[in-house]
Amino acid sequence: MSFELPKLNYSYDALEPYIDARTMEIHHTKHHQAYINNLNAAVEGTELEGNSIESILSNLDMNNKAVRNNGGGFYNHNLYWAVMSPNGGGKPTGDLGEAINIAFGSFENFKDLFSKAAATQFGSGWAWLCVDKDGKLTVCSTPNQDNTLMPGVGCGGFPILGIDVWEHAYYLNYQNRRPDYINAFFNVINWEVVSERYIKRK
Ligand code: MN3
Repeated sequence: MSFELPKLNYSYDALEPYIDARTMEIHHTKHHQAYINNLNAAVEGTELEGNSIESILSNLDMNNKAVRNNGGGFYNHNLYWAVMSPNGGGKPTGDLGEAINIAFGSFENFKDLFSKAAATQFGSGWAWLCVDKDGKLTVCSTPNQDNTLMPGVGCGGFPILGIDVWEHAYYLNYQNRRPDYINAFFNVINWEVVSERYIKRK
């Protein structure tokens, strides 16, 4: 059983004007598909074949660059599509809303911290909201296709929200204006999905 490109729950133009249809289509059908093809080739015939992506990444040999880059690329984009929705935006309520207030003081403080982590990630990478091993919320960023499931990346935990800050995620619409893309992302965050991930892991 090889890894497959997930279907999106919305059309490519559904996130406009925040994320444009052309970017979504190329990102999903070309970039994400390429990570999946390369990941399948990298695990085929090895002891990793048949394992879940969570298990592969959590126990990863970080020197295995093919699995690190493409397994990360597969997992990270699955999360990215899932945490966005044309009906997104606003603020989380319930347990997650409360936990954000406790961890960061307020939703606005969290937004500032997350946006800063995303804006200041040098070059390509991701910013994350994670649940750490003690059940606490943390924000951090990682380079390239690394993520917080991988051993020793410097910030750890189960990612419940992630933003792709590779230029391919925003350049057609925003060019060099990464902060504008990050700000726009907040209008499409599917807090229901993020909350479900939080409740599963806290
Ligand atoms: Mn990407």
